[in-house]
Amino acid sequence: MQLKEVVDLRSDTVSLPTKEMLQAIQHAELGDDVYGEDPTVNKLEQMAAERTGKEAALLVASGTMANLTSTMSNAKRGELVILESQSHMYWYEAGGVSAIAGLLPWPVKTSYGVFSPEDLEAAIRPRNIHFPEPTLVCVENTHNRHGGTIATPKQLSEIGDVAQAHGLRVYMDGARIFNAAVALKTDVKEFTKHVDNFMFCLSKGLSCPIGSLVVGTQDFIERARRVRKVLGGGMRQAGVIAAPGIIALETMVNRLEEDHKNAKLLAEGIAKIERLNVDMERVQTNMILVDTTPLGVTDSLFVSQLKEEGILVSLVGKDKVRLVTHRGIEKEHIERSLTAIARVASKLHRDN
Ligand code: TLP
Repeated sequence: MQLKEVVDLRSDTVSLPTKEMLQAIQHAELGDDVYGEDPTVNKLEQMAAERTGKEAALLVASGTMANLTSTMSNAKRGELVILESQSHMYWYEAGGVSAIAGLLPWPVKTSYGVFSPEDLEAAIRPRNIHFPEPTLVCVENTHNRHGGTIATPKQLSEIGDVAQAHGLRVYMDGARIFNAAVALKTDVKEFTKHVDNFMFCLSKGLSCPIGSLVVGTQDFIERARRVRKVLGGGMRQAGVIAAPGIIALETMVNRLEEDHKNAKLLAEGIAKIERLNVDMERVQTNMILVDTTPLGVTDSLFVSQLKEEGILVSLVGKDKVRLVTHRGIEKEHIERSLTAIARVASKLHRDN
C-alpha cells in the first residue's frame, strides 16, 4: 500500500528550504562573523536594514533569541515590559523575559492581539517609587495566538504615540511581519517606521532553515551584538545561514500571498463543517484557529484522529486548534485536509 503524503499544517516553521537555498549555502562566501568578516552575513544584514528602512541589522539563530536579545538591548533588569497577554514572548519563550532578561512582564489582554491606545495608556502606571520603571512596549505582528492577526500601520502609529508620550520604546516581534505587509499590500516600511526596533524570522513563511534578524538603529544593533555574544549566539561562518536568507528576501516575500489565499480557502471550508467554528475576522494571513467546543470531545482526540488521517495540526489551548499554510501546501492539500476534517468531526460526534 502506498502511504499518503502527510499534510503538515502545524506551523510554517516546517517549510523546507528551496533547492536554490541549498545551492546558495554550498557556494556562500564565508568568513568569521565574530570578527565581522563574513561577507554573506554582512550582505544580508545590510539588505534587511535597507528593506525595512532602519540603520542596521543583526543575524541571530532564532526568533526566541531575537526577542531575548532585543528586550535585553532595550531594557535593564528590574524594569517593566508591557506586552500582550497572549504574546509569544509571554507564552512560548520559556520565561526568558524574566529568567534571563530580568524584566517584569506586564500582560495586557486584547480581543485581536493589538492594544488600543486606551488599553496601553491604562497599563502605564505613573512613575512611583513602588513600581518598576516601565521602559518597553512590545507588539506582535502578525499575532500568533490570536490567529495571525495584523497590527496595521495606523494601530502601530497610535501605540507609538502613547509610548513616546511616556518615554517608552516600542519593540515589534515581527516574526511574520512580511505576512502582514503582503496581506495589506503595503510596504513593510509602513509598519517598521512606527517602532524603534523589531525582529523578523527567516525560518517561517520565508522557508529558510534557520535564522532571524534583529533590526534597528546603529546604536541599538551594537548593543544587541554584545548581548548576542553574552547569550552564546556569536556565530562564526554564519554565511551558511545568511545565504538562504538573501534568497528569501529576494524571492520568497511576494509568494506569501498564496499562503494567505490557501488559508482563506481552508478556513471557509472548515467554517462550513458542522460543529466546528472559525472566527473569519481572524483569518487575515496564513493561520486558522478552529474552535472545536461544539464537538464536545477533547481537542487532543481531534488532533490525534486527524493525525491518523495524515493531517497534522497543532493544539493551542482548550478547544482550540491551529492550522498554518506555507510553501509546500497546495490547493490539493487543502481539499484533502477538508475532507479529512469533515470525516473526523462527524465520526467524533457520532461516537460521542
Ligand atoms: N512560533 C512557533 C512556536 O513557537 C509556537 C510557531 O510554530 O508559530 N515570535 C513569534 C510570533 C512566533 O510565532 C515564534 C515561533 C517566535 C517568535 C520564535 O521563533 P523561533 O521558533 O525561531 O524561536
